[in-house]
Amino acid sequence: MSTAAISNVREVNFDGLVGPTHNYSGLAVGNVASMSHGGLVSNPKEGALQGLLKMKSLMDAGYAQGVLPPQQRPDIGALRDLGFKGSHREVLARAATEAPHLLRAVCSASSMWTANAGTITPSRDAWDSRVHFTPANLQSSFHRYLEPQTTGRVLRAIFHDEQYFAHHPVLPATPDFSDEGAANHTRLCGEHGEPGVHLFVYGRQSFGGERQPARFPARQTLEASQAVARQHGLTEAQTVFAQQHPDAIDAGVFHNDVIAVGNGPVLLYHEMAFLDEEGTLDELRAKMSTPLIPIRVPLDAVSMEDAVASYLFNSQLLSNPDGTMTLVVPSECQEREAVWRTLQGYLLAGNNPISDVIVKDVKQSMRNGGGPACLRLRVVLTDAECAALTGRVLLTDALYGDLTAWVNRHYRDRLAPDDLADPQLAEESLTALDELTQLLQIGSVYPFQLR
Ligand code: SUG
Repeated sequence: MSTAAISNVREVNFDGLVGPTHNYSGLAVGNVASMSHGGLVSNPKEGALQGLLKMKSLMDAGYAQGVLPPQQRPDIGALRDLGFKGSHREVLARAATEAPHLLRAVCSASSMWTANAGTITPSRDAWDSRVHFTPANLQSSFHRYLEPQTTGRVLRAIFHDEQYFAHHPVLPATPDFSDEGAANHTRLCGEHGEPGVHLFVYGRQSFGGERQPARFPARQTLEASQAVARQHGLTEAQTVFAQQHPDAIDAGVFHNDVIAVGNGPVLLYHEMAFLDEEGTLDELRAKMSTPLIPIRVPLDAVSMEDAVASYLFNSQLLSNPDGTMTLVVPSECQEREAVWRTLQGYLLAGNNPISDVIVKDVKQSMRNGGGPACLRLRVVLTDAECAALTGRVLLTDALYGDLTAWVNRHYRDRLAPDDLADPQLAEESLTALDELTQLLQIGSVYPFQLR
């Protein structure tokens, strides 16, 4: 392949905007941060601004940055489906008194973690040279099960041109096909424009299979990963399916991106990431057309507790034009001595492409178990595909300015779980989102806009 063909391809990280109802309700089972911070007062404005600042600093450093809108919350339609009747205000009031846990679920701002929005296959790897998308069904929790329909509409609105983009249906939302999207999918390749091998990591096998976690649920099934690969037309030679270590899930690693991150030929992973570590690496080596660069962090350097609390592996690993890579880590990594030591002494000083570290404060998201890598959906795009995007979704200084002003105009700086019953919050949220779709020029994507 010629250099020209490679250089017109880049990875765009589409970060999810933190929504106006961002709160701590402890909804996510198996997610230690979410479970331990339930009941705290959140600051949606700070969360959204932290996210925007991460996007802006990566854009300023020369990385292509996109943005995806949050979802309509509270999801009053979901409450109506569950039998709550009356006006908006009555539905909210009834849910607040009769089933506060349901109200909390329909207010979650969890769509900010766009690594779970879906799975993407770049056109370079697709049989029809189009970019393929499957929204994740997120069926393992009620608050996230509410996301895929709007996610599908948003992805179709932005990646609209059928010449370049192909959209697949959400997998059946049953435990057999439990799918959490790109958080369990890593594309390994040379440069981004070269052919890739797709590493799908699953927590359990639904039809058959032996090892399963004992304490926390496995959120991704082998059957879901296989179905996505099938939808996208990926062949056996392009795919590796590896089981996540069940003990890691039980220690709070609810997605593979909490314990491993890959970019280009580099796979940075913790010793406890895969059930069959050697078999996984061997298969990747056999299928990749470029040498794999595995960087293994042993358990005696970083304990599972440190890995989960610091989110060292939930970093973004980004390619630089000179062939080096930059690791974008959450500031919690600085707070754990063993993690910081490993980062400086082992990862940065080691014989590997990682040449520098950017530390980002995304604490509002981290308290719900979402680090820098959770907040972004990676989409590898050619120049032509970038030019075919609909809307104003690639970050520029002007868009950053507009979005920060929008957040400052509409967001609260304090939200306790009890505030979710406030009908005023619902109104504020819809007003903000309506304005956002105009600002991003993506048309009508929310249920309240489609009625
Ligand atoms: O699904 N937290 C999310 C965090 C997702 C992180 N994503 C990746 N690892 N890619 C989850 O567990 C907490 C929401 C709440 O409690 O309101 C939550 O859903």
